[in-house]
Amino acid sequence: MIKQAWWKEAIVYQIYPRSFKDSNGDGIGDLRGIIEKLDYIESLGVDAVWLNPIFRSPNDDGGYDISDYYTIQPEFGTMADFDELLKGLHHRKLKLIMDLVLNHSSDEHEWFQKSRVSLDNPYRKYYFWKQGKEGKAPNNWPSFFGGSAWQLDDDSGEYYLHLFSRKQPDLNWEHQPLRNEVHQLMKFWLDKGVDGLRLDVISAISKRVDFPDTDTEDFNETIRRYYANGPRLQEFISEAREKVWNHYDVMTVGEGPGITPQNAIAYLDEKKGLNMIFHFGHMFIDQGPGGRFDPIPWTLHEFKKVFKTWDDAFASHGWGSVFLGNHDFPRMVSRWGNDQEYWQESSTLLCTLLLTMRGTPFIFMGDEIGMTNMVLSSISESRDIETQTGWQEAQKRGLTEPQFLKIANYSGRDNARTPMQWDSGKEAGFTNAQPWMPVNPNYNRLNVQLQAGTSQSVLNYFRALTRMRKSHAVFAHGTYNPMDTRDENLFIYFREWQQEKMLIVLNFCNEVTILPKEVHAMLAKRLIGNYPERNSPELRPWEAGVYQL
Ligand code: ISL
Ligand code: CA
Repeated sequence: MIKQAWWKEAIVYQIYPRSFKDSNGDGIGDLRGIIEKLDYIESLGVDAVWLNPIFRSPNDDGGYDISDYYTIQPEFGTMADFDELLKGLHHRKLKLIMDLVLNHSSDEHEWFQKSRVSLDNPYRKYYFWKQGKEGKAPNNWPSFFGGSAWQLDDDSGEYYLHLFSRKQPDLNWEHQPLRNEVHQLMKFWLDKGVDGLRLDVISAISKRVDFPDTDTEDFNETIRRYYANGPRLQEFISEAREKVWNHYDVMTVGEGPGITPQNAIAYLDEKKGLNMIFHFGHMFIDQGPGGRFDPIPWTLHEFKKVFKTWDDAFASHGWGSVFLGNHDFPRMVSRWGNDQEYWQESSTLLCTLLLTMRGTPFIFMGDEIGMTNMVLSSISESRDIETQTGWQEAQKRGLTEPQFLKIANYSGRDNARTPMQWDSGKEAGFTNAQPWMPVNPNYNRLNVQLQAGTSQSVLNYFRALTRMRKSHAVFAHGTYNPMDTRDENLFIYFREWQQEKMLIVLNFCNEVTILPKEVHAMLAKRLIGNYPERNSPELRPWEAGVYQL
């Protein structure tokens, strides 16, 4: 019997360990803190946990700069803590997906320390080293984190490539001994019983290694054409599949700026590819050519179009993820909903979308209680290198701090990294010390404890949604057919599989919207909704409903 792909039916809960729960009073979330909360995680009705990186790291980029792939970040705990956490998850039939960062390492990794020593040591080719041109960087590639993607290393007089921060030198996957090292470290974690791997920036492990200048100012275009989707990408992925993943019952999900509906299928070959990818189509619709700190207005029309385009891409094979927020983006209710007068309604509407869409839903910790963006009152409060370097770039463009803060408070990653809000006690029950990042001041009216005891809370609505999704296979396996309403406020779609047919109705705005007559006629049996049920063609602001046809 072909093992059903568990990951197609799973609901995944993403935990950013640094901000989830501090168990030892140092203000930093840790593995024992997650162990303390296993019953809570189980109570959500999810099936798997994705942990952001937990390996030793100098924390230049929130752990995405790994200095030892075989050691747990000391602030997070020990390998014994990891083993206990994995056992605790498996005991509750929960799977663990780990986050492996393999496009780059930390510059404090021993590979890089050895690589930089001389021009001809065996580690030199683990990274990309190049002579400068006329005393400048080898080409004009910009880093994700501002400035050039090349750093001059005085010792050897050559530049090294770092698409992200200068403390994140890119690993050279063209070099077989490096790939062998990567295969070894994957096996180490899979031998421990890890169920899935999230492969960070996997789209860039093969890049344009002839390193031509980029000919566009559009950063996302530069990623697509120069950093990602290089000529040997499928080769590197299928080699890892053949040498490692095929020998384990493991799910692989690739994260990849630059993955498009056109090239996504190439990543997901049944025999030689990944199981799933995260795509960013919807996550870039409010970004102008300058990327994250160049926000532009978005429309529901575009938002719906992205979901349709990607669903078409995976209509017959391949598989996608569905997410509306994570550690790299602002809180979903603040970005796509209304975190003021319609905070509850828009939080529950967005959860409804997440859990009725086609594809594996990934819910970011705190979105199940509707956590919102947090306002930074000065750049010094930011803990994110992307915001800090973004500010340096903004100053070159003549922006004042208040002007840049307004942008960062809309689109910055700090928004997603404030501590989880457990209760209305000190520091929201996250820590009894000074937290590494300030707690959102709204914690005393927005927290797990308050919502656990309120039947109509976002938390209990989320739990009802996961129960509903698990009891109707149509949500995991069914087709997705959006209804193209002329109305800019309505997002309506059908899900259908075998004898089951569902209609999902979302009113994505602050106004009352009248349903088309033919839709109102179908609203017979409501499975779940975020307003008291009534029979009316009028949808209330941010009203969501799931109907069985
Ligand atoms: O933030 C983004 C663009 O402004 C995203 O495109 C993100 O940088 C990109 O998708 C890669 O993200 C991943 O790798 C980064 C790390 O900073 C992110 O946290 C991680 O999700 C470098 O490892
Ligand atoms: Ca701690």
